[in-house]
Amino acid sequence: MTDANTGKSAADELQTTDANVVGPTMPVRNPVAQGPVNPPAHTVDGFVEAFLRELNFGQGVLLSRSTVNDQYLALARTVQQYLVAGWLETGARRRQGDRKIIGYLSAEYLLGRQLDNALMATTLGEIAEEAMTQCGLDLARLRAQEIEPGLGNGGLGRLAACFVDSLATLDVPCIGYGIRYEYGIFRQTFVDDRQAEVPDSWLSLGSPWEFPHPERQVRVAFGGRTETTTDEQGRERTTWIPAWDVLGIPYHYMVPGYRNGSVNTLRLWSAKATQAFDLQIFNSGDYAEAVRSQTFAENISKVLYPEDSTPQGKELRLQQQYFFVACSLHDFIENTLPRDFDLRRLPERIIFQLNDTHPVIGIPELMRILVDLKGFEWDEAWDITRECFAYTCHTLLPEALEVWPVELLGRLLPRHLEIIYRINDNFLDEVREAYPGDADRVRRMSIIAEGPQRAVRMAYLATIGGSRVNGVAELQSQLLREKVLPDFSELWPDKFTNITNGVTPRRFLHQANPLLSTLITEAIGPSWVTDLEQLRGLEPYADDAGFREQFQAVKQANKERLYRELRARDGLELPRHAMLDVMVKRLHEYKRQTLKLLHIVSLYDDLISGDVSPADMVSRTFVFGAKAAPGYYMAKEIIYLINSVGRTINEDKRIEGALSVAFPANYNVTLAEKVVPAADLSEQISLAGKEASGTGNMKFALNGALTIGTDDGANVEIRALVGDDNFFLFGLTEPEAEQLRADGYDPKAFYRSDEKLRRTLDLLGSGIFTGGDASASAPLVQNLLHDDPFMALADFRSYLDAQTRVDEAYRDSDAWTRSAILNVARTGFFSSDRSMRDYLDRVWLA
Ligand code: NBG
Repeated sequence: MTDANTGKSAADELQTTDANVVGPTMPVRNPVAQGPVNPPAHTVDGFVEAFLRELNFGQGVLLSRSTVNDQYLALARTVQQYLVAGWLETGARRRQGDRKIIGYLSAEYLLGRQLDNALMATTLGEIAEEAMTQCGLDLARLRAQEIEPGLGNGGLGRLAACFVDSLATLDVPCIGYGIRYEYGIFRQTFVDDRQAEVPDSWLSLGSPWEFPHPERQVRVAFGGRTETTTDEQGRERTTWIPAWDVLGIPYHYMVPGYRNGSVNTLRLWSAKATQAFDLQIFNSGDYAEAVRSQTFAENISKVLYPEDSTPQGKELRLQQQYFFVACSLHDFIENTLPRDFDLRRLPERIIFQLNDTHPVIGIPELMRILVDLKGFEWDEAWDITRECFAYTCHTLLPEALEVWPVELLGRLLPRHLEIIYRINDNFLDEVREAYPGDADRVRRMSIIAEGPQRAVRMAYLATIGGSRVNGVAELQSQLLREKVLPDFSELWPDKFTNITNGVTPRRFLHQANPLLSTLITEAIGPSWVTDLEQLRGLEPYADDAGFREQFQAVKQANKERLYRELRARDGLELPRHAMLDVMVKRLHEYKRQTLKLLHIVSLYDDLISGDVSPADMVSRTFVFGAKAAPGYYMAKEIIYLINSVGRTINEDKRIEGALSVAFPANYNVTLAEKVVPAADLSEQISLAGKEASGTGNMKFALNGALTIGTDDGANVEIRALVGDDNFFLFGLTEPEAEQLRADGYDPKAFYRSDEKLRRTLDLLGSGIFTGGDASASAPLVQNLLHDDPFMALADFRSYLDAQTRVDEAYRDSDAWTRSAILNVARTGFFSSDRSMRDYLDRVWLA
């Protein structure tokens, strides 16, 4: 094992680095042993044979005595056999070449189910289906057995999963680095309409998709102090003398490209104690104390922080961040590069992409490796380091930008803090030179924020220490330059760029929507799956009545598939023919689920007041999916009220089923794959200037839902592409919202001046939804009336008007379908393949 802290290998420990790979120790005489063995035959018989081998020899059971879990595990391992040869071959090819590798550093990967993806990538779907049938098994049931690895919160983690998919499909060398959380995002349940969280024990039934490599463990140090001495050449040398350490064990996952034989690696780190337990203490009888340090160390990768767009300034979180970044940098430098590699050329071989600020501690870590361990001069190390990192910023909320108290960072990573100070000193000298006499600017741009508590601004460190900074949609990139990092973009205008997010068309169109996928392929051929701009070829079909009919039939079938799923999964009964109006995303005030709720309550008010009869209303089924961070009080109140309103409406016979609300618990990637293809209307209604991009918005448009949305995030680009006629725009623009705030926003004024709003809010607050208890809705209602930080009341009228336009449009089902087809045809831009090409052009190979 080598030590990430000292770089020295301990002779008495396991031999672990790639440089220590031994291979055969005598001549290889059997030709089969020369290369990877062939995968099983790509036939039903070949598959059956391999499956039974896995079941018998891998699981140790007979088919006749097997459980569903045995069958699933054997099936997963069988499908893997077809992928592994490509994986080994890709690895060998990558090692021979000297192409630059993308080191994608992300604290989250929201992967979704692996079996489905592997079947798709290997073209094994039909073979596996038939093979299982011949064994008397139902493939769908086995697929459903898989618990998805929920190693992320929402958009940011899912984006990382889409990106690694696209890189493999483009055959670009990439290693995805992250954390193998033992518990991913919590499983959400509802108890009395309120969210309750249950741990997500996704590993409990086995994890066939991972390849653990304990022999490649890396030691990561924490705490302690530093010591500076002068060496024989008179140079200052700093040594870090840490106080404690943990081991990082890599688990490898295959990331298959789409039917191109190329398979990249996702390397997730799991923390393990350096010493399992203290035998002396154990022998003395204090068992709990004997394993205390083990528990402490292993907590590092125990559980994902369920925070989304709000940072958790907790010590354990910083430990997680440094842990996976230190493991990853060490892994790349010591195990992936050739042994004698000249580190001055490091930027030719690697670019570490920082997925938000979570991995930014990698910048001082690389400086430490180069200066302290490899003996580089500071300036040279700094030039190398800056070329090796690039930073993506995923937010516009100032409170979501991570800062670490100096005290905490110094306690946990004393050497890194020193390095950060030095980076800052040098940088501020540069600022003083560029802007003589501008002390205020120097203070503004310092990595160290002075008050109220001295803290390290990680976004600044990333901007200074990286070669490029990008936002994730045009509008956000512009606001990033103008509002979040204005001084930096003034100093280095060329450093900033935009790369609009994308989603993988494989999982979110081809796999999730097989009926639409087939229809598209019949119309324009199959290559759109890896070249999504080809969807443009569908445009003429929007005017083809026969095609529209087929398209409608697909949508209806997808709705029914969703309703079957929701009946089985959540016991929900939903009407077959209603507009499916969907809002799925994390619960956050800025995303404004409340505005959606106000719309629903206003329609309900129309009905029960007799203003509109149920027969005259366009019937709608509202689907919500949303987890709230467990500590986010207001978000949880909103969940409670959505459930309360939903139940009241669903049970009210007077409205004759004109409205219904479904809020299935535990929205995740697996459920998204059923919800997205079924939707008619996609709700993207954040306050302008708050949603960095959104990626759900892209998935819905690609699957033929029309968007009702504000001018925010990637909505702006969706609207520009699909055209104003095929998008329902409403609400304040970002400058208008800013102006309104500057003028002193008063939600009460809107309440007073709009009768419909008044009735709606009064109804929501009346207690009729909460068992007669008006106080139960007060936290939200009062917040809206007195504060309304995201201006739901200001946008209410405009939203209602837009929803009226939606109703009108929906009544003309032919015209609606035409718009839906145009949405599909015109949103090929939002493929993550395109995003990856943009990163290659503008960041990684720029
Ligand atoms: C989220 C944004 C979304 C965006 C995703 C992916 C964070 C910090 N940011 O708007 O809120 O689509 O990132 O870029 O989770």
